[in-house]
Amino acid sequence: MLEKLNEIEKKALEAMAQAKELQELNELKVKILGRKGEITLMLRGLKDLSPQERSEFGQAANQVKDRIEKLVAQRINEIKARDLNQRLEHERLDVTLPGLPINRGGKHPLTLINEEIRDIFLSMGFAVAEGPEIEKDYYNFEALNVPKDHPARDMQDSFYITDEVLLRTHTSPVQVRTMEAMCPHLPVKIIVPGKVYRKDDDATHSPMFQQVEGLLIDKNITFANLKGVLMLFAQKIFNEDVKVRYRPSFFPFTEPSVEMDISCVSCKGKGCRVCSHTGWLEILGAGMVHPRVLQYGGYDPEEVTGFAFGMGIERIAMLKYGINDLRLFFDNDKRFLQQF
Ligand code: 2NL
Repeated sequence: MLEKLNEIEKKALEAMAQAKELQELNELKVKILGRKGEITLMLRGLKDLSPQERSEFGQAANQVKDRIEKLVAQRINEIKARDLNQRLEHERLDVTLPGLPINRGGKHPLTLINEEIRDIFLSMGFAVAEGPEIEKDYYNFEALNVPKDHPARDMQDSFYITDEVLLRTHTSPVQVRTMEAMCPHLPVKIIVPGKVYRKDDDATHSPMFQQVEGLLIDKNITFANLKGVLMLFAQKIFNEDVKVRYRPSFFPFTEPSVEMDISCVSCKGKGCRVCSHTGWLEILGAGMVHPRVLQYGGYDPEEVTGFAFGMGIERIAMLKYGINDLRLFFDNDKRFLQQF
């Protein structure tokens, strides 16, 4: 039996010395030392031997196993080192290959609309004014002639921080602040873009949305000036042959007040689903500044008049780009954003 063991060892060591690939070595290891390997099978035959022989042979077999295992480990290291050296010899880093393209960011559709609106009014001589999003009740409501019992003042409709401080529900407070700061200078000719907050949340209302408001105060400003400026705006942001119409409306801070509609951008006024088959789309509210609001701003309503307007820019963007769900603006899905 010892002879047979020596024979197995001799063959195994030879075969392993010759093996060139990792796979060959692993197969050899299984063939000799595995559960059904040659040495394992021999050790099973031990039960037929005398205790003396069993111990002698067992020891010898274990020593053979050790030697074979050591050699396997050594050969594996050798082959791995050989493979690595080969790769290092043949693989070269080609620094002249063009790099992977970098994904460049782009502007959000609401930013694009904001810039377009701003540029139109800048071209008509308006300046841009900005102000705080956390605002005093005084500027957000009181100075805009919104009475204490007006529903917009309810906790249900606005985000109050204290009794006197809230997230602004429109950008109008910035216009009041600007009047205060500029009075008695004329004209006051500003637009106010910015985020506003209301307790609304559904497919067409978000608790945060963006507005652009505008204000023009000077001597002899009339409703004709309002119509001229807003019609030019509509034609520039949609297209030259868009039609506009005004419907009577109500805001506490303007008198008289109107809503401005444009002929439907989708069906050109024929009537379709976008315009609920009316041929018209409401795009902004406007009016002549209420005399009391002029007074809050420091101006004398006997001497000056003005007009003001406000629009939600998500709505303008939806109409202009044909977007049907407001929430797409806030989901940050690149498949949506990459289209602009
Ligand atoms: C709308 C309508 C409007 C104003 C905003 C305003 C501001 C001052 C004085 C008078 Cl300081 N008016 N702003 C006027 C009319 C309408 O907004 O539908 N906004 C989304």
